[in-house]
Amino acid sequence: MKASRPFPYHLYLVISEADCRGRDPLWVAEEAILGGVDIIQLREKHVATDVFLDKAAQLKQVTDRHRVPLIINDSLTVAMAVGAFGIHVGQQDTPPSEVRRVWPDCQLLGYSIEQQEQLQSRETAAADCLGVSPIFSTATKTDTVTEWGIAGIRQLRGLTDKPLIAIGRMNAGNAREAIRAGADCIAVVSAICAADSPRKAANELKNVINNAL
Ligand code: TZP
Ligand code: MG
Repeated sequence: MKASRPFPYHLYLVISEADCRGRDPLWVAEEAILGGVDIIQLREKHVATDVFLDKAAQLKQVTDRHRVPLIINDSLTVAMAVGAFGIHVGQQDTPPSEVRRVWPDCQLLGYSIEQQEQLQSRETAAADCLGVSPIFSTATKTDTVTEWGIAGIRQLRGLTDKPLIAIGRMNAGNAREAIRAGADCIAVVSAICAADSPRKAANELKNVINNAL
């Protein structure tokens, strides 16, 4: 197993209003932070840029208050306009090399890896951390390629020292094995956003992760 570069974030909340069961995402985010979430990504699909911008600016107030880094999914415009900590892009989005060129101040650039060949690309080299997407197929994101599974994390861990973020149907029941296989961080949508108590759900996940690290 390759040693991963130190990565200070272990529980990563990916949030969108649509996944919060009609509850205020700002409330969900704050509860999740109080439960132990280390970093938050705002992922809003199918909304106009000005709406995305407005949601991001509101969430930034919450994350700033708690000194939690805010990452924006896909949109460089929104990420730069709100002064986010970083951005997360997928294979179909603005390539990491372009993000670096346009936004040199980006402090954390995440990039999703869907197939092993993508690990060797110059775009992967330009990223700070990698989303291993998806570990397990999930109803939250249906346009995925194949499942990595826990074995996929182990395989990637042997090939890169970049921090690995496990995403896709992760929860308190499977977080331990993902960390033991070499993931640095567990990212979730439903396990926190859809929980009756986002705070308790985050806290349970955080305990599982801390015990596995
Ligand atoms: N990327 C890969 S899977 C996924 C994303 C954004 C969704 C994860 O959602 P959930 O509800 O935690 O399975
Ligand atoms: Mg994307």
